[in-house]
Amino acid sequence: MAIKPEVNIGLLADQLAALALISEAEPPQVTRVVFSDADMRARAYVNGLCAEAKLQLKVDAVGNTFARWEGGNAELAPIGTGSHIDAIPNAGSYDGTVGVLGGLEAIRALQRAGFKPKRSIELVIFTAEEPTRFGIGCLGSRMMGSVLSPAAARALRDKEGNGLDNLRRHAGFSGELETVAVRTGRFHQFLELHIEQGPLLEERGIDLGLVTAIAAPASLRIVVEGEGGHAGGKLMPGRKDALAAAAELILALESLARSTGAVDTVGTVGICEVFPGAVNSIPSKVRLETDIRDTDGARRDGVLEGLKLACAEVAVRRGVTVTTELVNADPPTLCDVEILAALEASAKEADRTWQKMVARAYHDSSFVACIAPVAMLFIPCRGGVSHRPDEYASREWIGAGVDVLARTLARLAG
Ligand code: HGY
Ligand code: MN
Ligand code: MN
Repeated sequence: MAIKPEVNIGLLADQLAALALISEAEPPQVTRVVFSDADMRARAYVNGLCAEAKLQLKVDAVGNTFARWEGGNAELAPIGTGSHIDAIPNAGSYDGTVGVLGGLEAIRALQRAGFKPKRSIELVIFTAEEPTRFGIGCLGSRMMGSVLSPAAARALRDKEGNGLDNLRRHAGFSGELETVAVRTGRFHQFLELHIEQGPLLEERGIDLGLVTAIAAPASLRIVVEGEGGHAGGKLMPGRKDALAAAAELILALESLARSTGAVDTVGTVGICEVFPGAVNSIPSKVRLETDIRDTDGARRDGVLEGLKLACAEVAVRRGVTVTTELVNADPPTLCDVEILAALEASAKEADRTWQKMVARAYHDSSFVACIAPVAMLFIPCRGGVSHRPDEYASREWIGAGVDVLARTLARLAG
């Protein structure tokens, strides 16, 4: 018999609003960088809600949090759902949080409906999905999936030079980093609810996106070193201006991403750090952090290689030194057909419109996929806007997503 979960969208909307106020920035901006005071307060808030729902809480050595609803057969691997609550600076209220608080409300709705799961259902709050502090995204889920080794994690530093190991211990997460990796089969299946972070669903008036693949993210760090000097005294001939050289590389990335012939290829330079950064001083050193993605791994790698060639060419022509470091280059993720079939059945049962689509942002599901079958469920977000304070998802959209998430969790855990 189909479960008819009653989603309490008023309660969920209030909790999303309360979480959004836990920020290092003035509302409506949300800034919640991993291990910051706001992150710790947000974790405490969400953990409190999980405890109220009588979920058993466990936290690993890097802060990944597991809130478990015990199923009838403890022998069976659990069904996982969840996302992240950390946020980049000047972000919005829904990226990640819809999957965490929405996942919690899906569990509460099933509890209220008297559903008894055979497989336990675990809500997971992943540490540091955003790359803000350590330069690499999905830190917690990468470590769970053994994509980031404990040694590589220990080598991570933030801008102030603080090491991950010290910061996580200072935040109260103890235990060895070697214990974060989980074996294949730790979850039977994993399903993440998330805003689309793109315009498609809203434009087409479709309630839900069933994600079939998650784009392949890569990040290349580029450091350009030239010669500094007085902006007035040093004449143009013979200058080795690091920022002028970097500017050529920024444009090279844009041109490479535009010319693959595929709309799925994207290239961005989100960080450009200039030294010494004085208006009357010729830049001697520039750090660029680049973000290159595509649903096709080989096409993405073609852009990466093209950018490295551009670095070598600019270095010779301008007489500067250009060094590159590959921060990450992950494969695209294929979502599980069985979970997608369960999502489809649930959407039909709930009388919701849906379409299959790819995820252009990356997500923790990309790395949970290393240890379990995954899929994602998207809801629309207004204008496709995300990573901005005006990011918005309506109660109707969120309610539909949580309703179908709950029904699907019941199917998978049934
Ligand atoms: O950048 C991303 O795709 C994700 O929002 N961290
Ligand atoms: Mn994000
Ligand atoms: Mn996200």
